[in-house]
Amino acid sequence: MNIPLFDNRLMEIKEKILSGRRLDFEDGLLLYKSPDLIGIGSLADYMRRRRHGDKAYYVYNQHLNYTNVCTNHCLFCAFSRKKGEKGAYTFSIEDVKKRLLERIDEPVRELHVVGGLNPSIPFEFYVDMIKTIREIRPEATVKAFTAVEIDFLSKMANLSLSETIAVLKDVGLSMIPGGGAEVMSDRVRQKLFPRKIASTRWLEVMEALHGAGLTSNATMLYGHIETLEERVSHLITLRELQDRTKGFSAYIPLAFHSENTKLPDIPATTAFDDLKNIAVARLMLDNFEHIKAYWIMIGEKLAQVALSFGADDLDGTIIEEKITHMAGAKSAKGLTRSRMEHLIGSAGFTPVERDSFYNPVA
Ligand code: V47
Ligand code: SF4
Repeated sequence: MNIPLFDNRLMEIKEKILSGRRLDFEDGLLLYKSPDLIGIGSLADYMRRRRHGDKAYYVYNQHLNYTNVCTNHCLFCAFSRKKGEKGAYTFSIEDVKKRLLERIDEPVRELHVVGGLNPSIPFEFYVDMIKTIREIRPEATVKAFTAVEIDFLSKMANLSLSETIAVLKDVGLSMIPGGGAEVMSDRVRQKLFPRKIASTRWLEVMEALHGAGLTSNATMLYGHIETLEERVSHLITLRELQDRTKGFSAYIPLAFHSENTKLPDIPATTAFDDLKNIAVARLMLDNFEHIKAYWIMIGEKLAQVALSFGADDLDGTIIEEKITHMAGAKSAKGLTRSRMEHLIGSAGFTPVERDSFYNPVA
């Protein structure tokens, strides 16, 4: 396989990849440090095409952020508000219904539902919210609540983790989004999100969810104060859990946006780093089927390019995104199906509209 590399230090990594051997921590670090983006991108593209050929996926989805009230106060978050603060909001079940009915004529396949940790919301609300979505949108998947919210819900409900998961699953929860782990490093956690559950708990919740038959995604928030070593270690920790549970579906690197956060001086991530994070993930996460380029965070044009750097999925049409836009994202709030298909098709890939489990939809 002729994959030209200008950084000769990558030769051993290339051989490992071509012979199907797993990359280790030092390999991951070298991939992050090397300036050979095109070489690394080509290796990632090789791996991507082996799994998915020229298919590139997207889903017709809708986001529902049911509350922005949160007690965690993560320094990188522009979305959350304290209770009673200007701009704080919490949906009622009627609000949830209204949002769903507003889009009822559109072929939404997935509801992506996340919110802050709001102690004023009773556990029954979460159950009712899932039931309401299932009633109004029986054909759509409910992808809801990060591992951080699941942990919080179990405390609010005074139930064990497995009991909480069982109740939610019973009413129709079938997938969990990947947020909340940020970067699995105690150092970064102490500095940026000390009130959020530790990585050990995030992993425990994910393992319990996978054990109960729910799939989930995984993310990494990059481009703030994390080191390259912490990024690699995060990827290897995810890979190890995936070896055990096989419950992760997609990995999504999330580019930090600093506007309106407590970290306003951190510069925006670069295209180089955004593509590098996609490519390194494809190479390190050899047991993850899907790597998403989340266009909301890196822009639709770079996300399109990311399809040639290891990504096979552009997430979704979305319609209305809040978390990144409140932190200054300049991307659109939603994309039409035809724009999505044009982005994919004009990059030389075949667009596949999928459901939450990557089954093609007609
Ligand atoms: O956990 C918060 C991140 C996450 C900012 O699973 C920020 O399919 C950038 O997890 N700049 C939530 N990122 C989003 C998320 C997600 C998104 C798309 C698809 C999926 C999926 C999951 O957003 C949080 C946090 O890591 N975040 N603030 C910010 N200022
Ligand atoms: Fe709350 Fe999530 Fe924002 Fe942290 S990132 S403050 S947990 S909403």
